[in-house]
Amino acid sequence: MKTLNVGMIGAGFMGKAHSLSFAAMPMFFWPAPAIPVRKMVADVTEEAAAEAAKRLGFELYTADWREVVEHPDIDVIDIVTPNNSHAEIAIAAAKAGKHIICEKPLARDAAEAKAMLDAVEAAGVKHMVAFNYRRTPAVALAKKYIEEGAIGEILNFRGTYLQDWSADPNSPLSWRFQKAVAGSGALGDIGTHVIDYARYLVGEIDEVMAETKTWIRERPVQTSGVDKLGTVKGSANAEKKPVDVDDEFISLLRFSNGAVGSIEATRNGWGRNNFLTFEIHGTLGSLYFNYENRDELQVFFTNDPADRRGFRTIYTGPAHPYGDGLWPIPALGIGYGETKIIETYEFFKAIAEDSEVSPNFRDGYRIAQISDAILESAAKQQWVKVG
Ligand code: SOE
Repeated sequence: MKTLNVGMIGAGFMGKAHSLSFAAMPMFFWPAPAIPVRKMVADVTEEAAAEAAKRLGFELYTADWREVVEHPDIDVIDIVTPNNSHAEIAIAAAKAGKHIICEKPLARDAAEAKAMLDAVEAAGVKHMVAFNYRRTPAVALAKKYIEEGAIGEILNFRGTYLQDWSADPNSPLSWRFQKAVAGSGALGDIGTHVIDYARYLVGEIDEVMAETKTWIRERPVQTSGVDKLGTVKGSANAEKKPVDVDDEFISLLRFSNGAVGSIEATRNGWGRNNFLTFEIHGTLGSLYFNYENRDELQVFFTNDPADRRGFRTIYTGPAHPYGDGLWPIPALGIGYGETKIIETYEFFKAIAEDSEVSPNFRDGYRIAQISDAILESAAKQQWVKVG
């Protein structure tokens, strides 16, 4: 069986999720399209990299990401670093002929994303952006219903992504609150997952009309290098620096196929943890999904008899997308890890079979264009055409 050596750059929360998926993918999807081998990991210092190699099961380690990209034995580069380094690493990896999986958002803005897309297309390598939530079986099932025409013509998409880890003004100023590193705030970090849902399920987005807000305008400077996503509080007396990205955005959408929609995202919504939802209305029915109940898809069909109509809940299991690779009984439960395992399966399949995979850098570029349009629309207070 084919093996592919992975070089992973970065070793934080996403490094953990991706490493788990490299180890576990063949256990779930057997025969595996190709076996991922955790070959080399890079982190910011030798010490951190050595520790990451032990913790995450990599054979080799380095403090210099270029060593990973240039290593002749590496087939796949996995980018799990903050957003400001995605472009430089991806472009170097493409030039070295490596296949690339990159965490979302692909880049800080559309110009950067375009340079990355051009590089991978020129190199002829496989490329993927890690919008893992579309791999949730219930979401793939929603896609199947839509493709089969079960809810008719789509009229409306309503998507939200609500979290609360940044609602405390004392949660530190990590890179996620700095435009120079992140590109944008809630928009790039979590809003792009909903944009991915909207495009995956409904179609292309042509125009947006948005509002953005930065509620907490300064935060305590982060003292540790590690991003704890709000779980470590800065002291109220610590030195504070400005936040220059959005805490929240709301956008109306116009799709190419005539559907309309809305997306909102915030990391300051107390009580909401990973409240990633969509509701889709069609001419023949509706679909509703909330990642906090990720095994369930709620469906409503107008062709049910009038006295039986109502939303019903489908618990995903072996009969549903990716079901034969997962667990044998519906509602045993899938989690974040499984979405990443499926993502790795799709990427390694595309490499092994030399086929297209989605969402790829072209999707990542379009999502960056939509994100840029949302920021422009909020600044100009008017509808903006994407691209
Ligand atoms: C923080 O908001 C974060 O870790 C995002 O960056 C991820 O994409 C999301 O899946 C979970 O929350």
